[in-house]
Amino acid sequence: MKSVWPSALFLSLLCTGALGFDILPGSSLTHQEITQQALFNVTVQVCRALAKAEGTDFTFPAQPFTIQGVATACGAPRSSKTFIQSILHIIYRNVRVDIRYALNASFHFDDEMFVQGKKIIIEGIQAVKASNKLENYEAARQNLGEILHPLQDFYSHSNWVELGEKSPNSNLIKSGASIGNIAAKSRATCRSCDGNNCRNNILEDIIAEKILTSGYFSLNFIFATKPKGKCSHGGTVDQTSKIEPTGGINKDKESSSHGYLHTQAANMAIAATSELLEDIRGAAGDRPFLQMMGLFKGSSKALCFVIDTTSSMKDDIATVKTVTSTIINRNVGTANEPSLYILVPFNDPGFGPLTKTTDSAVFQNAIDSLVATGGGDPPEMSLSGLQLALSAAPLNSEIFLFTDAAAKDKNLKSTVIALIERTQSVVNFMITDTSSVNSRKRRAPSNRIAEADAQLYRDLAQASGGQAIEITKSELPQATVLIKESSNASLVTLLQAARNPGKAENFTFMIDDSVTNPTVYITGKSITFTLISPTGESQGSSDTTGSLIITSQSVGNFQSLQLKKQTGKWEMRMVSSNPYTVKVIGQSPIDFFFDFVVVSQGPFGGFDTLETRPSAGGNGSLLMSLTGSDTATVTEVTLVGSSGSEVIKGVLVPQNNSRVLVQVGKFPSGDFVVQVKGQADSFTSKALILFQRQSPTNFRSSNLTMNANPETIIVPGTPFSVPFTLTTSGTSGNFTIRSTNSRGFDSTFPTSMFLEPGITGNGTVTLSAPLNTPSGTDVTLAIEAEAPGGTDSNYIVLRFSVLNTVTDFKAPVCEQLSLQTNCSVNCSMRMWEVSARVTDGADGTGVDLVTLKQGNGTINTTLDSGNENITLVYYSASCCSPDMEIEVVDRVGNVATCSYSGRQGSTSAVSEATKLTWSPLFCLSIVIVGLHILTKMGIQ
Ligand SMILES: *[C@@H]1O[C@H](CO)[C@@H](O)[C@H](O)[C@H]1NC(C)=O
Ligand SMILES: *[C@@H]1O[C@H](CO)[C@@H](O)[C@H](O)[C@H]1NC(C)=O
Ligand SMILES: *[C@@H]1O[C@H](CO)[C@@H](O)[C@H](O)[C@H]1NC(C)=O
Ligand SMILES: *[C@@H]1O[C@H](CO)[C@@H](O)[C@H](O)[C@H]1NC(C)=O
Ligand SMILES: *[C@@H]1O[C@H](CO)[C@@H](O)[C@H](O)[C@H]1NC(C)=O
Ligand SMILES: [Ca+2]
Ligand SMILES: [Ca+2]
Ligand SMILES: [Ca+2]
Repeated sequence: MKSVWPSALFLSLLCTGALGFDILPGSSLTHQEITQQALFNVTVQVCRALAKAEGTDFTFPAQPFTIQGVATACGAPRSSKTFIQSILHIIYRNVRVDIRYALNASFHFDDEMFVQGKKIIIEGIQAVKASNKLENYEAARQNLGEILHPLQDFYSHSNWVELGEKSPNSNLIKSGASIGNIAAKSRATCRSCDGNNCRNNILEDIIAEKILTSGYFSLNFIFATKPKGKCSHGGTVDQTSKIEPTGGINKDKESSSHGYLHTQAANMAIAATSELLEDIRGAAGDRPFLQMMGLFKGSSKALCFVIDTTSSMKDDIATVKTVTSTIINRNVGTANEPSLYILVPFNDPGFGPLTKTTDSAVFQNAIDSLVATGGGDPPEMSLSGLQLALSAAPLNSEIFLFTDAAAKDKNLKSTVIALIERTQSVVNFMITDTSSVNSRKRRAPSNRIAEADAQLYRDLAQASGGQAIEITKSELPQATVLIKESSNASLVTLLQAARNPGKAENFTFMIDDSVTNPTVYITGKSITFTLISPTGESQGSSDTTGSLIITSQSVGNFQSLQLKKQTGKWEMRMVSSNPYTVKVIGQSPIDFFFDFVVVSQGPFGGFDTLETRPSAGGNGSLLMSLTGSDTATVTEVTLVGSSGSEVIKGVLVPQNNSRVLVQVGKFPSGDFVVQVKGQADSFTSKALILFQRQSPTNFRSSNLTMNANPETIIVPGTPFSVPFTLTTSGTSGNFTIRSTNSRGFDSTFPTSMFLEPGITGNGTVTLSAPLNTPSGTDVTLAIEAEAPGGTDSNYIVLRFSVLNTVTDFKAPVCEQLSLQTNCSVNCSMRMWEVSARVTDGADGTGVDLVTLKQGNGTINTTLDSGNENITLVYYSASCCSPDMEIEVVDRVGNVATCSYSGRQGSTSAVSEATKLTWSPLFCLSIVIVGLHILTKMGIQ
């Protein structure tokens, strides 16, 4: 919002005082707060409804709602990290509209852009629904955040509130419905008023005739214009408010021109946001809606396999089948049940398809159907498979890649690294029969993976904080212990480091009171070390009698040590000249996450999350949150160079909602990890927990700056342009450009660009989605730029949704066929039943879903044998449950609710649609039912 809501947000987030707005903390509501309140509100409603439907207890979380409180009430206490990440990503997208589209009036309902603003909202709703349908929740959140901004601005920037309206304009989120009479361009709407005292500046005839108008806005000191007689947005930055009629009408904050209506407008924006979310929920269903919100009954983690299916992989595939069924059988219905399963097979020359499912049976079935065949020469398309998995995996996923061969598509290395950095995913490689493993049953040397090829996998593992495990095929079952542990939702990284070449070094890590099952993973050949506990006890790697290591497993180049839990600072003295990696993990509810952000140079300040590497030269910022404890605070953040030598401490600027902005003067010159120290109240005692966590991912900064700000919706069959800019603060020369997308869509792009410091280069990637691409498909596009000589590179990773033009705007319609009820006495002895016909009209997309929302009876739905376009619904219930309600959804997400009742008396046999389904047919059926009631009551 180009307005004060966003400004308030920025102020509260970061630049206190920098913009000169005077905002009383907490007295005005920002886009951020409006969005969060509505998301909490509807999420709680959904969880309550689900609990009721599933017959479980529901306890309302305490007010004001918190992440932990709502997640717990929803039966998903271990999802607090994914819940807040989902909320924040919706909010960041909302806020970004003010940064990226500050001057695009349609996104703010300024300049009377009602038609254009509504179009953005309607298209966005369709994209959110289509994305949810294909379980592409990242894309859904992205589109949702972007359209909540104009929706909320409508209530601040238009005169809806001044017209005396007490509830949201529901037609803003309904295709084809009129949002009211919009003022003609020539119609005067305001009279002048004096800046701070603009109470009655909207003309009386506008109010009396209920005509919609909104304020004009411009930042341009010299050329600001507006049509004659029109209202302005108002405020010091808006230059149109100095033109007759002066003053403004916005309600962005309490000190705005119409600030006296701020609270009313903000509350209406919360209600309108809730209403839009209810519509999305109706189309998605309750469970999928919660998945979009990052709330899961089991673990919030995905189980993600990328598997070589060439002929040499027969044994490995058999092992994977066994491991998968063990994991699934052990975890189904438990706290560790993965929330999502992803499978990508790869071969040569082919790879894919991607299987992405929440159903363990579907996943198991896909794994069981894998057959080892083909592949030709030894190298295979492993990185193509990995790229596809990384594009589909949620943030912070752990991915396992199984292969016995080199990558044939090494050119994708930098793309894979870009995706690893952006998604902060951990990639583990299970490499069987490599030359570095002393195997009794070697394959012919020509089939073995060369050292340089193994190194590529080690590099990728290291970049992601994963392991490259090199073993014989017969050892693979032992190595899968790693997979079994990875699905634990509360897995945290305490330390992670890699040294190549190896060197003697002393590492320290903290085991705090909240950590259980501390475990060390080591990869490398002939690694010797000594562990020293907080009490000074020590145990060496060859010492089998010590008490610090409870169990130790060693397979191939991989060792796993389960440590005794002793809280305090541990030391691990590595003595090795061979390359090695060390990772210490544990289970703890306390974790963190962050995004790299930049302070916006736009007129409204604030910050924007980066889709690129942060800038090497200038200072940078990370916006960080702790999860899993309401009392946890960050005390120190350091960026640690991966060689261990460079350590850069951040300056902490606390924000609202226990977030913290970490400012760094300069990023380390090479790879770095992010280390966080903090404190929290103990869960079990009065003591304070001092904790330390670390990002598994290795990050990098770059002297190249890339920017792209494309639209987010791709229409199949229409070329889609992604213009981007590239600047360098380093050397000049020809920069190599690469572009890949996760769907293999045809694309064109410049393969090189000549750049000089300070001069911005422009390029365009054009993507073409084939005509048959289903709506809701998501596409990840990576554009990369590499400096001459390959010394520096950057990328931008963007996500788009595919949406076919929607022509079906009507919800399906229910028509009662029969109702049998005799519920007047002793309800437990009696039943009632109703049957209805659900159709979506001749030119509708068809009925997709019928869900029972209320009622304890039995529902059956079948397709009419004579006409597939008709869904028949039969419902029968005890008279003790006399009301029922079904929700019916068509294939593009239009939702209607129909309710029937077995009650006797005045309300009996009422079937009613929500406002959404007020179709003529429906009204007719209500009239018929109404007549029927009247007849029964004897009034004719
Ligand atoms: C909360 O959401 C419900 C719909 O789920 C809506 O009716 C209600 O108005 C919302 N509450 C607020 C305060 O907006
Ligand atoms: C590790 O610590 C021990 C004991 O303090 C010391 O002797 C050794 O030199 C240290 N090693 C390194 C590489 O700093
Ligand atoms: C960025 O440029 C500076 C100065 O030219 C150089 O020292 C630094 O290594 C470069 N950083 C990267 C990541 O290339
Ligand atoms: C950059 O590429 C262009 C066209 O390929 C070529 O003419 C030019 O000499 C190159 N410049 C440098 C500095 O390599
Ligand atoms: C790239 O575009 C920007 C803004 O659109 C412009 O200022 C710049 O001159 C362009 N650069 C080139 C090399 O065309
Ligand atoms: Ca092979
Ligand atoms: Ca091959
Ligand atoms: Ca329809």
